[in-house]
Amino acid sequence: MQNIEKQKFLWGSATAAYQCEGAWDADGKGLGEWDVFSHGNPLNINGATGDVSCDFYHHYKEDIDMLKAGGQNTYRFSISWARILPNGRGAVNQGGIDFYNRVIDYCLKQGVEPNVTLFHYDLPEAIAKEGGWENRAIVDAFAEYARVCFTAFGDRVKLWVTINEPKYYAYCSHMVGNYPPNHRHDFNRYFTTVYHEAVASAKAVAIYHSLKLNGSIGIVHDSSNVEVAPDTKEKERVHMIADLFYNRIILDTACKGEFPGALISLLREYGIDTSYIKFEDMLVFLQGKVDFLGLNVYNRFYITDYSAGETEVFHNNKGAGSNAKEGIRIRDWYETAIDPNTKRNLWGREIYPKCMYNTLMEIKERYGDIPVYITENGHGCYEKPNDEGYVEDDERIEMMQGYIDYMLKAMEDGCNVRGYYAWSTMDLYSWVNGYEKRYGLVRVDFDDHNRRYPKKSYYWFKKLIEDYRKAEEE
Ligand code: BGP
Repeated sequence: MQNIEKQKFLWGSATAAYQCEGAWDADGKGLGEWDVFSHGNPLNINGATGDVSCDFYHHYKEDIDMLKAGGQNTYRFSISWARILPNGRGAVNQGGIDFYNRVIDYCLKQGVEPNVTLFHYDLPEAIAKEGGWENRAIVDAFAEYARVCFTAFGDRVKLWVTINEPKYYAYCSHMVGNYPPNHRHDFNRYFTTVYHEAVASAKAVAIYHSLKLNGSIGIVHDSSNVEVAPDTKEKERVHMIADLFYNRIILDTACKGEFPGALISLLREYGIDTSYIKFEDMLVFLQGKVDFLGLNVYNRFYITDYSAGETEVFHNNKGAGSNAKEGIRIRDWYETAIDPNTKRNLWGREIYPKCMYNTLMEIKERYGDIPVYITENGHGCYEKPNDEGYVEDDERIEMMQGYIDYMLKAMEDGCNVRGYYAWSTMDLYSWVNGYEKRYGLVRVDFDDHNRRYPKKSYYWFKKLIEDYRKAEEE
């Protein structure tokens, strides 16, 4: 493991391959599941694709330059599996290796630490056709892909992430049904997927450690600390189930190397298939403990007793075009509680900065001093530039400042936080939300050659970093 102890705090921003690269069929890249979905699936309700997006593939230097000029010393991005292995396994595409070499080398030239995620939702179509994460065969395919990346880039990349948000990805793919392969309310597929992601991640961690590349490797969890509404009758039970479902399934496995036994009993009682859980995997988990944890912090899970009705998920990819509030009802387990005092974004998700503090304190209490990176935090909104193309995104600044203040407070209270990444470096494709929901510190004019314009938040972030560094030196 790299000596992260000696590192300075990392301040940077993040993107993901499918959301920003474009060049969807360039230089030998294979077809991805999202290419297929975005090109023809009626569930792609906003009709947007990642074919071009903000064209990071050709603008990477400009983006890294801008990031550096903004005082950021780290950049989190992901590798497209299908760019490296067009068929998911087997032949390696040199065009893909060359592209990421260019990006990594340019980061290092600019003094920007690359933080590289192997899988951020974008499955090669060849693997998807075999059943994707539901099919156990993916575990070895992922291990092969991870090894190719470690071998090609591990001499220079010292911060690795196996999988981005295994739980949220599985949730959207099999519970909400808005991400491919678009299954709804399918607990069997949901848990099979999360389980195989956990095994694949642990295998990749063990491979990384065996290669002794002098870096560190973690997993990124969509942080979702569970809070139970005060008038809940069965507080402990509801909390225990939701916490297993949202957090411990990923975190106990990755941080302690233990798959939570309580979850297995719970699933069986509920009639959910557990036949994919193999005894021999318990050793894989033990041998694949992460060096650090990445947390994407957006919201908490605020819940209460189950009231009535069938299992249902509530999701909003239409933004202002819908009043839906994000949440879930799981028959006999629990359901989302609505807190009228907490603000929501236009996509119906709570804006609750204190969850940053709560989640970090919970991690410390459960997993001790494990190093943590806030691998994503940001605010999605509609935006209008002025005549000069400048966006005054005060709402984003206010919201992110709130989360960062709580992160700093958690650090004062002993949490081992090592870095913070704003989501996102520049405007990009927001999955099924399309392009209107913007997150960037830098605006992209998608109608004018993808020109970049730093927003007010870019300068705010720059100043925040400078002030932090000054204080660090004193
Ligand atoms: C995280 C994902 C990112 C990003 C972000 C915002 O869950 O890791 O890929 O998209 O959320 O979500 P969305 O774009 O759906 O608003």
